[in-house]
Amino acid sequence: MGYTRPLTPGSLRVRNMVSADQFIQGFRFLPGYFDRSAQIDLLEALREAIAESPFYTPTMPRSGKPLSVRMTNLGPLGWVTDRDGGYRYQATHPVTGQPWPPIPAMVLDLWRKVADYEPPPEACLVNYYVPPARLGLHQDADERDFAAPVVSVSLGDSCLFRIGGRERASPTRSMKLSSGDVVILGGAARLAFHGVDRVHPGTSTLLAGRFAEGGRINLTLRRVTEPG
Ligand code: MD3
Ligand code: FE
Repeated sequence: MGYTRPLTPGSLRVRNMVSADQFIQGFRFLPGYFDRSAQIDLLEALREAIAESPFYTPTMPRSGKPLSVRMTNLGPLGWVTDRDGGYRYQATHPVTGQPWPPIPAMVLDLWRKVADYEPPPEACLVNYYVPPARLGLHQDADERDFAAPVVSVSLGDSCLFRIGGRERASPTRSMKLSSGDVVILGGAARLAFHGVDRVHPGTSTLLAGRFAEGGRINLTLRRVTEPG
């Protein structure tokens, strides 16, 4: 059995908004995993990496339409998308041509503690949402290794996150993700459709003065290739 928490009033904010760990097998929610001081340390480590490997605006396959979320990556592989190449993993930043910076020790440490999967993550996708940025309902299916979970960390403004089932048409639930929260998607949840409907501006002071535009940062740690 994974981690569960009781249904508290705070997890029942709106209709259909529940703790999704009651809903999808393999979903674990660790609210407030990082306290404020750990969030600041993590953000400082990210700031150094992002200075080398800046956020860029990814584009959709074929249409070339820009995503509203800006992205960069850390680690040996990074997830990218553009009109001509489509969704893929690659070892270099699409704008600078440089290798992605290493994944910070604190982040590797999180994986060791919560992933229940021995081989280290190969990719840390960093998403940056400045309202009204959002991320449509999608499946993370560009990896070869679905046995490994995806581990996510939220920093800065809170967001309204949505998660459903393995089919696009499956019913969905909504929940709030706040700064310092960790989500682990393993088992059946690994291939669940999910997205970010909106970011709530001004709900955290973490990014203020560190990232000029405020907003929300999300890290997702992924194993891309099958180990061995
Ligand atoms: C992975 N990011 O980068 S993270 C993504 O908040 C992505 O930026 C969102 O979706 C964000 O691909 C959500 C948490 C998450 C939730 C459910 C998942 C990641 C998941 C289900 C399967 C795989
Ligand atoms: Fe995703």
